Amino acid sequence: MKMTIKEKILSQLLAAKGEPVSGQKLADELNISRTMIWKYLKGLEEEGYVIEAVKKKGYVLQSIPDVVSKERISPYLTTSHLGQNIMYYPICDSTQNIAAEKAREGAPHGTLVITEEQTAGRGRLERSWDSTANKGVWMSVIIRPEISPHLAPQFTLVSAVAITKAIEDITGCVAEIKWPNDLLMNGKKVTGILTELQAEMDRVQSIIIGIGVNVNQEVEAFDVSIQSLATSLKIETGSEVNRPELVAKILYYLEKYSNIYIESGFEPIKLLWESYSCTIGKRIRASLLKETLEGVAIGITNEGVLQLQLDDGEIRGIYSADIHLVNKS
Ligand code: BT5
Repeated sequence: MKMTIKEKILSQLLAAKGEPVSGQKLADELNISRTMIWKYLKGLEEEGYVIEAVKKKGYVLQSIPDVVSKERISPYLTTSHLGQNIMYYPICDSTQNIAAEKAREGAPHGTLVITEEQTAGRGRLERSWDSTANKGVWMSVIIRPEISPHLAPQFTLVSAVAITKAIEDITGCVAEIKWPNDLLMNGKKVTGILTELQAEMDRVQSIIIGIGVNVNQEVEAFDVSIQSLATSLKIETGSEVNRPELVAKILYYLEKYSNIYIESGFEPIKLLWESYSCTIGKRIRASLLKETLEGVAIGITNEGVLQLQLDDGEIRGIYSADIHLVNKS
């Protein structure tokens, strides 16, 4: 990714690890005046970076803001496409809405829309998504795979595996995947995924993968209605998580597993998915739009369809539902 002058100055300050960086040296290296360097530093201060000017020595970066801006995510990125174009909003209604609009306007494959706070974050079926300011990862990724629209829903499962891997790398803790779009820790929801499609009859134009990860919230930060259902990485691990690093890791695994899915089909992803699943082999109740079914979840197909064995032995394929684990008395 091509770095802007602001990013170059920031990366030099970060690399100095608390030692002063000479203004003259920065000006010479970037081939701009010292006044311009000073203006860029003022800009960084407005974004929340604390920079101290040490007489005759230079500038010292004292602290960095806890934000998920392009400048903070880019140094951690290891992808070829995902996150190479970042659109950052301190606040917005929903990153899904912005991403949908940007996708229609032609935003490139891999574009990341990310925010600190959503005023109308949403889940499936227009349910609301609690998006506390500065504590979570609220992001949407626009991808443009050359596949038929019927293969798009599996990206929810591909994303679930990618996020689980990223969380495991960053925190050392393993989340469980609850079909189709939840990640749980200790039985509580830590992540939700919302996959939306823009397509023609036989061709995907874009898939928008919406990802909400509860990262640094305390229990009280959640709306009372979900306090007993939701959890965050901080609640589960006891430590603050570096959100920009987590975002970059999610993008890394999302790119990796999407490529595997597009090249080799769902089979290799399915194995990983099953290893993280808390659904398979369990008795569940599945609430579909028009009926509720109960039985044992015996697996998922290569199309990502959940196979539910009812008590009379019949096996039903479930394409979309809310499921609850049940204890048969
Ligand atoms: C989901 O829906 O789980 C998908 C959530 C996707 C959110 C991301 S954030 C970035 C992007 N922009 C958006 O506007 N959305 C995406 P669903 O399976 O329908 O679950 C919704 C239910 O989860 C709600 O009805 C609540 O019960 C619960 N819930 C709401 N907020 C939560 C939170 N922060 N943590 C855990 N559970 C929550």
